[in-house]
Amino acid sequence: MNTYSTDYLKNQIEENIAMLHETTDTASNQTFYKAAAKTVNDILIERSKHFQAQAASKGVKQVNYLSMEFLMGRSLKNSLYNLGLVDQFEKIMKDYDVNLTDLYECEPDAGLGNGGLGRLAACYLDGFATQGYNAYGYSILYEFGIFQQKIVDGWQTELPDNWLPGGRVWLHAKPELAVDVHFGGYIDEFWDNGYHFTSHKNYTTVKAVPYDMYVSGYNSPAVAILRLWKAESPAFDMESFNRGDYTHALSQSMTAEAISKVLYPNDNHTQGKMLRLRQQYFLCAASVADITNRHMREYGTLDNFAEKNTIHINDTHPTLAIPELMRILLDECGYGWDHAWKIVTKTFNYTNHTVMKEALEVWNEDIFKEILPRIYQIVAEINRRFVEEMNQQFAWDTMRIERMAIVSNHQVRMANLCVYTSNKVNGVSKLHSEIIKQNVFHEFYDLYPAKFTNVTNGIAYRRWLLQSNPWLTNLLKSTIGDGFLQDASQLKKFEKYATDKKVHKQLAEAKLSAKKALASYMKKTQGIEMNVNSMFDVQVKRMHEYKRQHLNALNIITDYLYLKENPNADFVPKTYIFGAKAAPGYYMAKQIIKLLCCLAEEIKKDPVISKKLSVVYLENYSVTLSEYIMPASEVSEQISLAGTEASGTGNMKFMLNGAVTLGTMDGANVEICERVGNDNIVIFGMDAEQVETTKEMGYAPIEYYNNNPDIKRAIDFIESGVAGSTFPDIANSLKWNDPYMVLADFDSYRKAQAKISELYQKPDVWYTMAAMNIANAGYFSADRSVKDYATGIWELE
Ligand code: 26W
Repeated sequence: MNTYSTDYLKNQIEENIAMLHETTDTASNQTFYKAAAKTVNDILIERSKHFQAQAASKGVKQVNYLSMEFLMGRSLKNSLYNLGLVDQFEKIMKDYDVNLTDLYECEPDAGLGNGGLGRLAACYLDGFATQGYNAYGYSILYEFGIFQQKIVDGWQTELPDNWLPGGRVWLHAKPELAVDVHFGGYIDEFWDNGYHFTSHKNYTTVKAVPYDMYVSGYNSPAVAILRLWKAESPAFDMESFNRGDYTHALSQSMTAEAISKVLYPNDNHTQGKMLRLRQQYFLCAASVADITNRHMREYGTLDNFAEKNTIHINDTHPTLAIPELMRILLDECGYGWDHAWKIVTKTFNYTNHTVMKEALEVWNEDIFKEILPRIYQIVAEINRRFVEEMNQQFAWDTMRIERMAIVSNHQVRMANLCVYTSNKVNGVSKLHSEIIKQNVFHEFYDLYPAKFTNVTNGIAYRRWLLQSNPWLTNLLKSTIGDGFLQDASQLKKFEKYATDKKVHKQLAEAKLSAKKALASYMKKTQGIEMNVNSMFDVQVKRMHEYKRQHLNALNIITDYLYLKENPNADFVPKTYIFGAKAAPGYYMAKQIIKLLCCLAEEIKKDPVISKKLSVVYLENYSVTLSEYIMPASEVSEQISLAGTEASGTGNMKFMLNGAVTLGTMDGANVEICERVGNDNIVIFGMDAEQVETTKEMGYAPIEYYNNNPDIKRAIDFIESGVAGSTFPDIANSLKWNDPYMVLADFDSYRKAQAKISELYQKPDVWYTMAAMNIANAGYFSADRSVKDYATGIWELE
């Protein structure tokens, strides 16, 4: 596919090294990394120009994916792979006596996201480009991404993620496309010649400067653009400064720059902070200006805007794009309300990513009005019309209208605005999309059933299989050929080998190689020793009570206490691996991290038991770390309370690498189960319906504590002390409240764990399961997901 000669590439790299004032003899790996990255980025820029020109000449509809988060990880390896340049770069670097893999390690993760939602957005950019769609991602150029987690004495501490020194090479500034965003001030309204006018006065201007990041498709001419907005003060306030008012001049520019300073590290929990609202409007206003400007340049009118553009709202965080597009149509282009509303309702679509009540975004009406006076007026008018419409149908049901209202009770409700306005609303797995219809938005569903649909999540599978797991990739190539490199559905061909003993042996070898690679990486980077001859049982994801890392902990404790009494018992040697960041203000999550670290320490102290059982807590779980972990995993812990995890995407990365899912009937686990069949997954616990009925009957966790001796022992243990620390808050929460029903599922989880041990001891059975998981992972490719969006939601050709 590529047309770059090795000589050309080498020449480019050397020029780039010279630009850094070095020579190939003196350059460090850092310099080689930057020079290589610049070379690749220049290629991407060139290809992107080409692709854009073609898309424009054909007048294809543009996808605009707005998201407060894009958790991109590293780019060099992925870009080289997708461009088909790995072999050439390896050879070139070898000539300089440089190892390409070492250069990959020089790159910091672009951690512009918290977890699932942000990583999904990044995977979809890969999918858009690979499938050849004309797509832009829009987000904020956070100077600091998700914090770096350091575990100090078992406690999480947060360090700033200063990623730009190494990450800047991937950014292409476009100052000529900068736009102004207005905050605060007041609205002057007046009538002229029978027409109503508004004018925004006394506002503060923040300049939004775009920096583009390019994502190449695999074996495709298309390049997706991630446009990241940096906030700047428009011009230093010279007037104030000259008057001697330094503080005013300085504080203006600092307030502006604060907007793109740092990513909010909350996952599934809103705080209602003013700066966050400013960030959201900043992203929305800059992006909508950019999209409409481009459209105007091409077509000279916004009449056909919705035919040529779709704007996707990734969770409610970019909701303000809706009133912002209304504002542009009304105030800047002179459209009447009805015409503007028609365009807007055809343009937007919205994905919901969580059912957690704490994540539902609502803004205090006064704050909203103060920061965004014109946007407030427009939202209030959308609400007025909506309520009027409702009154015609449900005048008798004022409570219902109140619940569905967009502005009510001194709050602006973002989700209601999204659902009311959007053409389509989707959940991210079959189960989740049902829950949305029946629960979260059921009153909207009654009214607009045709709006609601599902797109099951998918992953950029090449990153976690072809680029991260060479051992398994080679085995797959040698059995099913290389069609799966382009088309994940071809993994299905591997089913034919599922019971092949020779293949089982090869699977075992591939897994061991990946485990050794993870172990040596952990030794090198975190000083952790891992026993590669034990089973790797892994739970990596954000730390949250609903994900139930503490259920996992209770099981480990039960095993530990059992082994203390029966040191010679038969036991499949296991390493329980955890990795998770907690939101800095989430007390319980931080307690659970400490508990897991103490548990690791306590077990490690016992020379006999630690041969059979160990716990490791990996620091700073990130995209890059996941690329080492997924290939090495054997058991995938997906143990959220049924009905709480919208989809999960880690579960897909694990199965792709041949790990067996130990999970509840939650999120996409349900569809994984459907695809691999009951024999190739270990399911436990209540399903979503049983959870509902158990709650209705009145759940009393203390009864489980009193009646199940294992539960009692485990909880008493954490209360009395683990490696010198006690955890009364976790214990009391479990006994008296247990919001995520850990104790109700404990017994069933124990049995499922026992079943895993039993299966693991029969290699024939185990590797058949592993093979069936690999063979059926193809459906969960981002390529498939984006095609579902394209046809089912965006109406692309
Ligand atoms: C405003 C605070 C906040 C921040 C992030 C609220 C909500 C979020 C996200 C929606 C949380 C999130 O990442 N959700 C995850 O989205 C994934 C991709 O669809 C799903 O696979 C996960 O199940 C879901 O938890």
